[in-house]
Amino acid sequence: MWKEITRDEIARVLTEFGLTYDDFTVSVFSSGHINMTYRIDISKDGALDSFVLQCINTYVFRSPELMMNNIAKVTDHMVGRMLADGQDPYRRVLHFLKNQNGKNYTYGEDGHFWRCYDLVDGARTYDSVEDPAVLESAGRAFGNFQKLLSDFPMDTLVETIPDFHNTKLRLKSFFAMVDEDPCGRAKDCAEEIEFFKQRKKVAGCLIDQQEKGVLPLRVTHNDTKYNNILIDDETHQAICVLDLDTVMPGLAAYDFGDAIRFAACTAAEDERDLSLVKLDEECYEAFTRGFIGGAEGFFTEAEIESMAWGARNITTELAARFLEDHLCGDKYFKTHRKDHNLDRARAQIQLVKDMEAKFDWMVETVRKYAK
Ligand code: GN1
Ligand code: MG
Repeated sequence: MWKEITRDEIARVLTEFGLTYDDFTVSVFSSGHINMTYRIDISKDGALDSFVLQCINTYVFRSPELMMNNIAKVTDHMVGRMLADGQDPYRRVLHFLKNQNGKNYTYGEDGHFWRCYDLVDGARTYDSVEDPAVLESAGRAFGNFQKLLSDFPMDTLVETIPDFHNTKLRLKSFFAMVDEDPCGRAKDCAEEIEFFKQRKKVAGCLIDQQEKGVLPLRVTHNDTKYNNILIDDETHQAICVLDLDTVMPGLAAYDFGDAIRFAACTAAEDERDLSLVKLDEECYEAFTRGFIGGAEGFFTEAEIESMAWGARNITTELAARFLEDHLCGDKYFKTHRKDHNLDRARAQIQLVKDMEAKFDWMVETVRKYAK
């Protein structure tokens, strides 16, 4: 769906968002698997200004207008909370541009759905952790994100992807794809399929607890990858949470866990050499210190006990999502090489196995910082 995006279309979209220019440059920005993200540098009367322009993947986000509505509500709420607490929201909350009709999105060619926000100067994202102290600040920022939204009216949010982190339903859908096997790929994944059969029950344990009312639903981010947080170039502190597409009711443990899955791993998400894929204990501890310590008693005891499970279960869930996409012919996640989703699934499976081996330590470490 992306091939047809032209410079002409981008020029028209910029105008729709009220931007005028003498010239502009476009560069592809971000390593996300879903949307197309561009950095736009505009020159006008000798001055420069920069923006992030995104074309939303409407195969994944079926109701993008409702999604942008969610985002407007959530960002307004965060700004309000920060101002009420005497804090400056500048550079800490994304600011979306409005189109001629006052909407925070606009349509381009062929139904392309666009949004645009101010680029935050002097800050950038990272795909891997260079310094655990920076990861600790990311933990604090993601923990604080939940705190800021703790008084947000949850029932006003639309589920942008229904049952996004319902691990039980994710696994059900995975096994249905194994049965359907539309590309004839299941025969080469017998070992991986067996992995999920063995973990089917345990991977749903937090959803069970939520259904029983043991774990509360909160307004969560649901995509807490390390590269979804902006780090200030000078202070090396996390300043702003990005990618609010999946802000929905969810479990705190999954926000904790997804961050661990991505940032506290000794290898990339798609590493082929599985001997390199392990839970990085130093990073795990640093993120935990930030996320749990920074929340200052905000989480219930049951939530504290659920955090390490969140890491294990969301990693299992994502492994299943990657493998399901491989089996169905790579329709959901962008891929950059043959069998890319299979490689991703295998790396995630390996990470789950290492988490299982280190699980008692993971639970203890969370408890230590909750005291
Ligand atoms: C996708 O777009 P990105 O890369 O931030 C996905 C997440 C996965 C992640 C895996 C809407 O996020 O759920 O955890 O890839 N987002 C969606 O890297 O499916
Ligand atoms: Mg995303």
